[in-house]
Amino acid sequence: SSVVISGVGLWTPAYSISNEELVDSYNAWAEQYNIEHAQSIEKGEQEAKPLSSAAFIEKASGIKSRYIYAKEGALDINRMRPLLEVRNDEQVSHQAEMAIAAAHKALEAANKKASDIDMVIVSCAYTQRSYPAIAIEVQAALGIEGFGFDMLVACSAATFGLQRAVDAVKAGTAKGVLVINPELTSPQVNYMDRDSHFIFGDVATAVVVESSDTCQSAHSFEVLSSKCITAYSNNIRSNFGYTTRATDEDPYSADKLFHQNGRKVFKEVCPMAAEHIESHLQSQGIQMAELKRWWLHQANINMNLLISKRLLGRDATLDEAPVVLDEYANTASAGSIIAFAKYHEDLLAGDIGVICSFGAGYSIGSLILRKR
Ligand code: CO8
Repeated sequence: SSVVISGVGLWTPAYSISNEELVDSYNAWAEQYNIEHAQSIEKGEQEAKPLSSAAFIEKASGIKSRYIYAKEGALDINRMRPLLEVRNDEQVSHQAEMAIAAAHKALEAANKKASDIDMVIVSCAYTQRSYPAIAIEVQAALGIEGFGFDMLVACSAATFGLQRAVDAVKAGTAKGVLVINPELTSPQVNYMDRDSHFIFGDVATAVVVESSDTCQSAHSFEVLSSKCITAYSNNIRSNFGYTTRATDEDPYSADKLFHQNGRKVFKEVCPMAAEHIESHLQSQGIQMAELKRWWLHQANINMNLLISKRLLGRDATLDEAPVVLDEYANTASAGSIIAFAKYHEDLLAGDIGVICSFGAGYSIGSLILRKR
């Protein structure tokens, strides 16, 4: 028997923000800021806030729009962050709600019930609290017996979580695993930063991993191999954390939100990801030309084109390397799983594809899949 991915679920928030809406809001905020700080800008004590542009965003990133869990507040120039309703301890938490919705869809796709699952991994870029784990809240809501835990690996949380799931099924630790990625990124986006205000969107994805012996799915994929690697870098960072209270720092300062050196990330991560995919395939004796589909991390269209060009010697077609970031933007770890969720049913038995994530850490994770 082998370990298979037997179902995938995609939950998309009800609200979206187009580049134009986002830029209108940011520019109105920047103009107001510049008027309010005109004197100190004039004296050279601080710089004027530069304006953003929808055309720049689409050209530099490929992003046209992004989904958001709670739209209210994010575009309000007197707030510039989403407004989340406060929930008490008896109510389902925001992130668990997203996770549960995606999990239901993955279970349905895999043709599984809660009793078929005995391990729940919630793996994403942030969890809204440290304990009790979001995974345990989700486990209880779905009526799953067994165990669950949360994992944080930024953009590679999904692939790293899937590797844990595959290993657990292989080892007999679990019979069925739900790996869920509730990416609630919007509370960490700095909507007052022109360089990064456009990058992220909210979404939740979920995947069922089990043994081929129990699989009853119409579309399942054997996991031939998985490979994860990390290399420390400060080029993508958020200093937000529970120790902020004790250091007396401003919990809302820009360094407590997502920030990056985007150019450096681009230059350093593209060759790392290309080399990672190449060596992973080589280790399994698979030729590049055999790859039918690349479900790549969705951070930036130019990054994906560069990576595939390095490996293929030409641009990958949309059929080979589907793009979802025009609609979803960067959704941290969920991007490659959204691409997988939307573009896998057309593959034929024996077709090979690779899921690959790359991002903060740095972290890179890949799984080589073969359609059954
Ligand atoms: N509008 C107009 N002009 C702009 C804007 C804007 N919005 N933003 C920047 N500019 C300007 C710049 O200031 C610059 O001006 P100048 O030349 O005068 O300095 C000029 O446009 C060109 O800027 P860049 O060189 O920065 O433009 P790039 O073509 O490099 O594009 C990108 C910028 C899109 C950021 C690009 O570098 C990129 O995508 N890099 C890769 C980054 C990446 O993939 N990061 C991954 C982060 S995600 C991750 O790891 C997960 C983290 C956890 C989730 C966090 C959730 C909140």
